[in-house]
This record gives sequence, C-alpha cells and structure tokens, in this order.
Amino acid sequence: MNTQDFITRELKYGAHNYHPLPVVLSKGEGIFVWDVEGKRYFDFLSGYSALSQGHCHPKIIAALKSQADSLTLVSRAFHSDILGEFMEKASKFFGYDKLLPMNTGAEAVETALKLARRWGYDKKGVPEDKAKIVVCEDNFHGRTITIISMSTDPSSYAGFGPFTEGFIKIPYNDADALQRVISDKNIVGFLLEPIQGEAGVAVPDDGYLKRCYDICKANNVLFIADEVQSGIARTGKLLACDWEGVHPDILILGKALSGGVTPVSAVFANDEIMLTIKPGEHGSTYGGNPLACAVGIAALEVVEEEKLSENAQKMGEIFRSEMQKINHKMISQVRGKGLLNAVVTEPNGDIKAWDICLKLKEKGLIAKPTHDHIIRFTPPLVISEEQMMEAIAIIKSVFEELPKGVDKTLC
Ligand code: IF1
Repeated sequence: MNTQDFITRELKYGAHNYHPLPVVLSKGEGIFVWDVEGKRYFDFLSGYSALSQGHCHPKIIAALKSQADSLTLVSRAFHSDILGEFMEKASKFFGYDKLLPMNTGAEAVETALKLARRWGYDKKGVPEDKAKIVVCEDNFHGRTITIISMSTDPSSYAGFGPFTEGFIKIPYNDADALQRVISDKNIVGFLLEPIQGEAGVAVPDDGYLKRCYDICKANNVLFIADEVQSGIARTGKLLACDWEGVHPDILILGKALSGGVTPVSAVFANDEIMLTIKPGEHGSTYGGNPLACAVGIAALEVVEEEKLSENAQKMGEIFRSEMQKINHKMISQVRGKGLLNAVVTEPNGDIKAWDICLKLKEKGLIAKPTHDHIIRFTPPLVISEEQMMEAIAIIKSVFEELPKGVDKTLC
C-alpha cells in the first residue's frame, strides 16, 4: 500500500472530522517521523505539544513495556501500587497538595470546572446552580459540549447547541475587562490559557497573568490555568505561569504529561479546593490507571533529567530570531515563547499557509496551519541546536522559493 491507499481507506471507514496533511506516518523517533514510503520528516507539530519528550522516548517506552507486563488497569474501585507514587511525584513536581487523574485534556478541563463550582458552593457560599466562571474569547479548552459552550469560535460550537450556562466571556489579554466583571459574587473562577494555542499562539502582554491573578485573589475567585498545551516545559519554564511567578489555584495538565505515549491528564489543587469533591462524586474508568502512572512518572523524569525547559527556552530564542530574518512579504509576525511558536502569514495571491505546509512537507518538515493563515511550529523539546538549524534552513528555503509577494509599500 502507498500513501494514497492508506488515506483512501481512512476516508472510507473513518469520520471526516479532520483534514490532515497528506502524509502517512509509520515510525517516530526523537524529533523525526518517517512516512510509509520511508521519507524522514522533522516533526514540528509534536502531537500538538504532547510529544515534548520526542517520539518513543526510550525511558518512557521502557516504563510502558515493563508496566504492561504486570498490571494495566484496576479501575479506582481498588488501589494500585503505582497510583500513589505517580500522585506524589506529580503533585510535588508542580507544587500542589493533590491531583485528580484523568485521561484527556478535555476531561481535565471538565474536572476543573466541576471543582471550581463545587468550591464555590461549599466554600464561597454561592447559591446552588448560580456559579459563574469567567473565560476568554478565542479560547480553546477541548471539544465537549460544556467546553464548546465557553468557545467564541463557530467552528468549535456551531451546530452543537444547546449549550451549558454559567460562563462570562471577556477579551483575552485585557485585565481591565476582568476587573469590570469580577465583583459578581457568583463568580467562582477565571479560566484561561496562559498562552492561547489554537488561537494561533497568542502571547499576552507581560504582567497580564499576574494582574489577573491579583484581581482573582482580591475577589475570592479561583485562578484556573489550562496548561494542557503551554505547560510542562513547552514555553521555556515548567509552566507558562512561571514566567510571571503565578501559582494557579487550579492547574490543568495533559498532553506531555505522558510524553505522547498514552492519554494522561490531571487537575492539581490544594486541599481546601480538592477535598470539596467527595468519594463517588467524580471519576473515570481509566483515570490514574497503572500504565498511565508508569508512563507519567517516566515522562516527568525525562523533563527534569534532560532539562527540557532550559532547552526549550534556548532553542525557541534561536527559532524566533532566525524566523525574523526571513524577509518575505507573506510573514506578518513571528511570535511565541520557548518552543510554542507561530508564524503569522498574509495571503500571497492564492498561496495560503496550507500551501506553505505542503512545500515544507516536500522538503522534510511537517507542521500544520491553524485558522488558515497561522503556522504553528512546536517541535519536541529535545531538539538539538544542530537539528534546529537544519529545520530552520528548510523553512527559509521554502519562503525563498515562494513568489516574493505583493510589495504592500507600493500599493
Ligand atoms: C483537536 C491545539 C487545538 C488544548 C488546551 C485542552 C485541550 C487542548 C489548551 C483538550 C487540545 C488539541 C486538540 C486537537 C488539536 C489540539 C489543539 F491547540 F493543541 F492545537 F485543537 F486547539 N486545553 N488541543 O490545546 O485536550 O482533550 O485534546 O486531550 O481537538 O483538534 P484533549
């Protein structure tokens, strides 16, 4: 079978809920993936930041294989010998009393919403069913009905109503907008991405996170950080919130918590918040399963042992600096932090970001646009300087070969 055969079979038997780049991958190792024709690519999406430790990291795979030979699932009806070890490792790693283990990012976001509401009723004294949570426009927190009820992106919510109530939407990167609504006593939490990923790597102004945190503290509102994409060393610090010294009241993690090996997510909080949920009031069949715990422990050890935060910061600076040297009319902005970056392009005749990604693929680098004109570049955090320079050369060569584009200064 060749590439088209694989794609045709997927289209015949699978839902058409994605429009992938026309490449069929069969092997991954470190920052590289290979397609079914044996061609090698730099993976500059890394599973939307899940593969921060690189594809098939030996330490994580070894942990997976070893655990798979002994115990994979007990459910939470019983204890396992590794759940507490994972809970202790991860809670201390991120500085919280406890965590609640789930599987996907969306499940962790839903858990955080339930936790904030329950804290609001039990601790803040909000009347039953009146809790409100402030969210930001252009957010992306997942695909469930409640999560898309918070969305302002029609491609996420249109055609899926009716929606869950209890959300107040304010502009992102505008602390004054939060100040204007926060006095509502029924507000229990403020949920945001410290950097908005799907919105196209929207980095807020310096001081935004800290000011919002202070506004929340002054009004007895929980600061809830969705770091599913920005967390775990991706932006050059362990958490994106660390750039401003903000310690979220509720922290949401997923993706790289398992190094792209199996779905692992979790919600972190201190006892006053976490213990408002009582036995039997929340859970998941696979949440905290032994396989996930073994993989999660190894994934965090890799982050520490291989100094991924430091490398992400250093490689990200090189990436943005080199991208800014590309003098092409299609590039309107290069933005990001650490190795969460994006190149914002302007349409150039009928050439769009998708066409650039197809040309990148031809030259051995895979990435994917978001919102038609923004190309997100998020390689595994294990990338070396030599590999980064090789990847940058590929990106530069694609822009050099594009039509120069309309010189707007002449218009
Ligand atoms: C898709 C991107 C989208 C997330 C944040 C929670 C979740 C995500 C900040 C939910 C998931 C994934 C979902 C995937 C594409 C990708 C994504 F930004 F990362 F590129 F969509 F915005 N919070 N992001 O980014 O986690 O349930 O997926 O484990 O749905 O197309 P999940």
